[in-house]
Amino acid sequence: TILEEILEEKAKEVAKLKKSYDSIKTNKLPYNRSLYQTFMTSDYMNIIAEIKRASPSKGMINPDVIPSSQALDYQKYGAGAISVLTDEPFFKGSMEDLIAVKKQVAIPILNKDFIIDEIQIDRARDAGADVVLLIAAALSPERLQILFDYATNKGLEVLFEVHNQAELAIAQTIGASIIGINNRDLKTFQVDLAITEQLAAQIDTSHTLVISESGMRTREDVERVKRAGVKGILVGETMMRSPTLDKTFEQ
Ligand code: IGP
Repeated sequence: TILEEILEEKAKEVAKLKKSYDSIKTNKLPYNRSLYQTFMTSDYMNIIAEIKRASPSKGMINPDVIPSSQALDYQKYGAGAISVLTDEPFFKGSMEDLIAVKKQVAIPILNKDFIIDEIQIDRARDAGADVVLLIAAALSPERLQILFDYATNKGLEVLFEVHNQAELAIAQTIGASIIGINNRDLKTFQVDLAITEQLAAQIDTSHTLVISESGMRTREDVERVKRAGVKGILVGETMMRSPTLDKTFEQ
């Protein structure tokens, strides 16, 4: 599957990173903006707007995007947080994108990548990320717990991504307080908002921040997941393709 392919590439990237990371001088930017607090304390639907140049399912989405100015627009039009895809081979992103975005805006920044190793968490923190993504489908429950604890101990928040019942159970065992329900199956690319409806119904949304991720295009889509009880949505493609971001946010 594509997920397996991505994870194979990640293993190579991590091996390289382990050899060279110490020599990289990164700016230690502050990383204490809380996604949980920001989203849980507001009554309206919050948006995590994503910087996504390309994806394996859609190919090039917005090759000319300048991450820092896109991020500034996201913030201006009301995004509650920004997600930066830093995977290079499949999503055409980079850590430089994240650093540039962090310098430009004051809202929480999510490092969106396929994290399989502690060193990627160190790197995320050094780059100024406030939140890292852990994907339940990518790792064993044991590794997920270890990486979750590692990130949390470093003061980072974790967006724990699930797509089915079994993965939700793992998120709950681990004690994730921010759960992302991915409407897209990372193995087939199939998108179905009913996934959010099914899984959100089983989460105590008064204590857990639930984010619906992927495949949202219209106001109706947002209203649908809102009815399911989620407090936030993560939107990539629709934002990246919008020529009139102010109107897209208004929607
Ligand atoms: C955004 P969309 O359909 O709005 O572009 O989706 C986001 O949910 C998606 O990029 C995503 C993702 C991921 C990407 C969700 N989980 C894991 C890479 C890895």
